[in-house]
Amino acid sequence: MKKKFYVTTPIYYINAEPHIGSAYTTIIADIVARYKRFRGYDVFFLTGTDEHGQKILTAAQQAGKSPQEFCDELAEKFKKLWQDLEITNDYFIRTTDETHMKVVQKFVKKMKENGDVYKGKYEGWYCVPCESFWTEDELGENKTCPSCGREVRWVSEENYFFKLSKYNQKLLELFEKNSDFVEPDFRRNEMLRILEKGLKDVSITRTSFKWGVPMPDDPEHVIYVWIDALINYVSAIGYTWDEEKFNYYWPADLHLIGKEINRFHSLIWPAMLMSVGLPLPKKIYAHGWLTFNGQKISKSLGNAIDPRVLVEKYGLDAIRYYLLREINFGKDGDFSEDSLIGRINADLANDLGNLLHRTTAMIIQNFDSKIPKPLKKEPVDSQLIFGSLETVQKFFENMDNLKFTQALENLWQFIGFSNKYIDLTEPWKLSKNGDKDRLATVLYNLAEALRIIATLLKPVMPRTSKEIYSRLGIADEWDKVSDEALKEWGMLKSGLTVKHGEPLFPRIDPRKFEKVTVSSKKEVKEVAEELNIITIDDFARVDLRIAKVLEAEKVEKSEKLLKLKIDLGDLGERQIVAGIAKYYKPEELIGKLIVVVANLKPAKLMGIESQGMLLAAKDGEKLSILTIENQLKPGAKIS
Ligand code: ME8
Repeated sequence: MKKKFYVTTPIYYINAEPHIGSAYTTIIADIVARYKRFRGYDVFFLTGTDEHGQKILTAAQQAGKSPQEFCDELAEKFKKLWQDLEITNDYFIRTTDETHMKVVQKFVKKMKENGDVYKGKYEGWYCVPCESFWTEDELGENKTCPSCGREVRWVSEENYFFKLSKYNQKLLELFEKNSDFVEPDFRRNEMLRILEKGLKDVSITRTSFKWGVPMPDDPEHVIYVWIDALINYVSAIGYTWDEEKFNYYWPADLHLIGKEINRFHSLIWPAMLMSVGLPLPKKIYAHGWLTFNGQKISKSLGNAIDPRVLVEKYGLDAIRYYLLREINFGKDGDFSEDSLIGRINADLANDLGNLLHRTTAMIIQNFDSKIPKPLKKEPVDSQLIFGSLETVQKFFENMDNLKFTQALENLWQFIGFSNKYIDLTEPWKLSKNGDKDRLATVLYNLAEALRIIATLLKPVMPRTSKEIYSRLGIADEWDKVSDEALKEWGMLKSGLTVKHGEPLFPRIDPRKFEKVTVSSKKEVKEVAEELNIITIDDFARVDLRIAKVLEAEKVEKSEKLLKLKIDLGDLGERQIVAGIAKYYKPEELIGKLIVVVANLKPAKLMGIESQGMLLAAKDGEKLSILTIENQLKPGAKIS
């Protein structure tokens, strides 16, 4: 009987399009899913979208769309992206799916029937971007959200509450008994500290808007978006609607998440499951956060790049390899194009690409393209053979423990040794001296090493793995190949015809290569100084947008500055500070459609953050801000 493996990603908010940060978790989950399938598991890999709540509602309103229409469009974009990235999810759940919404109601009803839900008054702080409640003492400096640093708002509502505090002790026991329930261990320890301080009950409904799942028997309330979202993990696999499927796949083997949503998954979710009497997931892994070229990934900084742009530039497998190899899984890391180029040149073009190229070229040259029979062994061969077996074992062990970086290090050590084996055996000399039997053995061994390497790469770099199979003349085995193909050395058949082809990974010359982003200020300056002209692409980097002024006020103790709150449509609301107080009264500006640079790095003026810049023209003492004649929608792009 096959063993099952159920792996999930967070379901993503669809207020904005995904970027390399959100693609990160999905790519990791895809690698885990492909790896487990390869190891013979019956895998269910789930991803999807989180579509209810205030944040999505506001985004829909700003886009001038109904929330459902807005979600339908965005959900398609997510699905399409995962298709383009060749993600092998088995299902895509949307929280607006009717089946899911019914399950949410049944789940919450059950929590209520079990005495864990009561009505009370909620008063406290709420962060809309994080959809999180915070108590006064949890807030950051200047009353900001401790998770994202943004402004929080005061909420005072009659809500239903979940008796989370009741599960405090049980959760403590769970954490003590299962030391690997939450990983990495420093994330587990953070959760333990919260448990030791004591959990408070949590509000699980809202009444100030309607975009959510109605509370059973009290539809004035909608269920809090996080409760709705967490239930996706059971609703997607049949909870209450396909018991057989549900009992087969549940509990989840692995919930992959980012560190900022650990508390929801490691504390609230297990308590909810305890409340309804369901088994708990086996593992929650809260990984770190990616920055992009050293900066936080955010729409307002303009670096929330569509992952497809990176894939088109560098190739899907290079991106998958890089994310696993360079970002030590679990820790925060930087996605830097410079180090990506470095990895492509060194690890992929040099180490792997050359090994393949040299091996196939020598077989083509010396054996009429046919993989020869190994006829004359020497002691050095056993180093290669032993190395391959050891690599397989270490690679599996590290992959099983989600130590991707280390697994790839093991594999590249073996690739390194295979290249060294060429230097040690000097096949060109064997060819010159006519030692055909020894040459045949060396080349067979290299081809077999490549088969093993390509097989291990199947879950991580599927395209490359398939291409190497094809070059070795075994393309038709690839789809079905599993870990059975790694049982022993020597499974590659002699006599197969190898193929020559383009380099697997062409080298990138960083001096001539145009990156997706210019990574440092110095480079921008250098380019500008050297050329003093800009290209259309340079111009396109400035994101000019129409914005509507919502509020305007003078900045205290400043004669020059006005603080404006502006609506940027899809990009949300922002605050900007402009030196126009001498020329405009605040009230004259309200309702005006102005032009702003939307991707300017935020700066502080008189201690106030300005998240963009408005455009104005100056002529001596006169100043005029740029406005728009026709009523265009806020957020419209100027090009
Ligand atoms: O939190 N680096 O959705 P979300 C690494 N809907 N991972 C990143 C990242 C970055 N810079 N940016 C995003 C939600 N992620 C809820 C989840 S689940 C029941 C509900 C990844 O759209 C990471 O996995 O804000 C993070 O946890 C997730 O996207 C947040 O996605």
